[in-house]
Amino acid sequence: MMSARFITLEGGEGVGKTTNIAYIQSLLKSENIPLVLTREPGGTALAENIRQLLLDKEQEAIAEQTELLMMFAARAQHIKHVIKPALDRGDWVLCDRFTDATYAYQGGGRNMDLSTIQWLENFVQADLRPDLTLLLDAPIELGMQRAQQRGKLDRFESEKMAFFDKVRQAYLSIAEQQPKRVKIVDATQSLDNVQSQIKQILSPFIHE
Ligand code: T5A
Repeated sequence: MMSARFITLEGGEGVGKTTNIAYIQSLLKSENIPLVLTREPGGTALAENIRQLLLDKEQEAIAEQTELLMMFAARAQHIKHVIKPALDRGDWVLCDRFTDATYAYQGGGRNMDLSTIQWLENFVQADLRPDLTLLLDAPIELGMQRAQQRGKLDRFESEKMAFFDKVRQAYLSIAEQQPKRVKIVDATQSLDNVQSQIKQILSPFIHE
């Protein structure tokens, strides 16, 4: 039996993470790999409540520190009740966003101290890190255009372009620093092409 693996999908707004999850699921299913699909912020009832608060732009302004702590509060709950139990059972876990998003959005976008994020990462996750991360990358204008087509923008999607530029640069710098774990997918391409890039990355990983 293949050992449990933790795969995450990352990228800016509207790059196609949610769209490609079903494709990755079908690839893994065809290899008879038991899979848990989940997302962040969210993944448990409590963490989904935190997600709603984080994305709602109609409430009081959320302080940066509050936002960062809410991300990790949701993550702690998610790891304890979903991710760890799944990996312990031998299931694979596919998660739409994880801690790289915190480095990119709170670290890059909001300029928060990276060593504080790292401290929280160690505190909440101990030694849990993704085995593979697919970073869907596209110019921010394209991602925002796709996100806008879907309708009303949430609290993050309503940020200024400069914010998303910093998010994208932070993601690319993580990929540069950790090339073995983080693989870049060119998300500007057609969906077929994006999926064939994903397959090329996943196939050797599955049979490793
Ligand atoms: N956040 C999250 C933090 O700040 N810190 C953290 O630690 C974490 C975990 C979560 C928000 O929280 C922030 C980041 C986020 O702002 P989210 O819903 O997970 O929100 O993230 P979003 O980026 O908002 O998710 P989206 O659903 O907007 O983007 P996706 O999933 O990347 O895009 P998707 O798949 O919905 O596609 C968008 C549109 O494009 C089309 C799709 O059909 C869809 O209409 N599309 C394509 N069209 C043409 N060609 C392609 N290749 C296409 N791929 C997709």
